This record gives sequence, structure tokens and C-alpha cells, in this order.
Amino acid sequence: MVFFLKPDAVARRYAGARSLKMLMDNASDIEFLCFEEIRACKDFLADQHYVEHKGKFFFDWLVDYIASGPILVSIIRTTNEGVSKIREILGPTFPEKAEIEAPNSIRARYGIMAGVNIAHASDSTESAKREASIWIPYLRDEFRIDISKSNPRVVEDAIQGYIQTYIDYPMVDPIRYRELLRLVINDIERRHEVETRIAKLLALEMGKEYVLSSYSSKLAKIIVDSVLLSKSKR
Ligand code: 3AN
Repeated sequence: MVFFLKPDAVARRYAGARSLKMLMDNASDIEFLCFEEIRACKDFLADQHYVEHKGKFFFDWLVDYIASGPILVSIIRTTNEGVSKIREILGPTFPEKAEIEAPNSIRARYGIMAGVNIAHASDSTESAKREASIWIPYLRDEFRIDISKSNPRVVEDAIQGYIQTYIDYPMVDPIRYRELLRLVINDIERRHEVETRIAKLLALEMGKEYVLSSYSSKLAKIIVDSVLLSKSKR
């Protein structure tokens, strides 16, 4: 199956590290075949990975979001039960729903709101097979990452190292993001004001390599776009 930390979880260092830790601590029968930071290209996302969503109202937003910054990709070897378990640990699609329906899930604890939800995980055995069959050649051809040569023990050590590096970074409680976003959803505050405040919170969570860029503003815009897009479809 394919699992990746989305750009929000790579930028928000603690959220990403803690999500990986929850996965490592709670999933069973899993073997990581790679753990690679890449920038996925829009064509691959639109024409292959997210092709089933083509034509949906959130499709363009989704492709732009996932291509907006680095993602951390793993191909995981597991059983049918392993796929279900990973999905359970990840939680429902929308973090604000996950907060109610599965409060201990990754998306409830660390996800922001609407489509900005920390990670992707194949949602069934069929999609796990389909996604592995497109990601493995994509990683090989575009990034020279050859899964057939991977050693799961080395990959797991790399993941543990990543967790150790980022687990002591600060985290802003996602409830704070959701409160701010409700101000814009309910027309209490102007979007520009909310976006600025969200960008400041994101900057607190990001690694120094991000703080020097304008990625916090870009991600804040992506987040507000997502909640307004969902609002327009309610
Ligand atoms: P999941 O990631 O839980 O398998 P999918 O496959 O239905 O969910 O959707 C893929 C991604 O598209 C989601 N992770 C989310 O980022 C985004 N998405 C899905 N539905 C919406 C929506 N109504 N509004 C905004 N984004 C959405």
C-alpha cells in the first residue's frame, strides 16, 4: 500500500513525527519499503494517483495542495487487515469529523480541517495494489528510488531517526486552527485576517528551513481555500 505524509504534516514537524510514531506503534504486520521526501508533480497526481477524483469540485485544489510542498512517501508491504488497521489509525477524511467520531485517530489529533488532513493511506486492498503499481515505477523513473533493493530494517531506522529529530518541535493545538477557520466559515472575520493568523501559527510549528520561505502563507491560503470550498458545497 501507499502511505504519505502530506505537505501540512511535513511542514508541521511535530504533527508529522507524532503521526508516524502512532503508525509505527499501533500498526501490525507492516514492512516499510521506502521513506522518501519528494515533490510529487501535478501530472502524476492528476492523471494517476488522484485520477478517480477527476471532475469533483475539490480536484484542482487537491492536486495543487499535494504538489505545493514536499511529501514523505512510504510503500508499505502488509496484509488486508494491515490496510484496514492503518486506515483506522489514520481516521475519517475530515479532521473536524474525526475529532467527534474517532478522537484518538491521527487526523483528529493532528489534522487541521476539511481536506487538510495530514496523510494519505490506500483505503482498500484494491486501491493499495493499484497505488503501489503506479507509485513504484514513478519513484524509480523520476527519483531513482528502487523499491526492489530496499531493506525494511534500514527504512524503519530512517523513520525512527526522523521521529527522533522532530518529536520535540512545538505543536499548535489543531483546535486553535479549527476555531480560527470557523470565524471565516461563519463570516465573523475576514479571510485575509484569518489567513494571516494561521500563517503565524504554522510558522511556529515549521522547521527553520521552512520559516525562511513563504510556505506558511502559501499553506495558510490552501487551508482557508479548503474550508471555503467545503462550505460552498454544504
Ligand atoms: P481519504 O484520504 O480519506 O481516502 P478521499 O480518497 O475521499 O479521502 O479523498 C482524497 C483527498 O481529497 C482527501 N484526503 C482530502 O484531502 C480531499 N478531499 C476529499 N473530499 C473533500 C472535500 N469534500 N473537500 C475538500 N477536500 C476533500
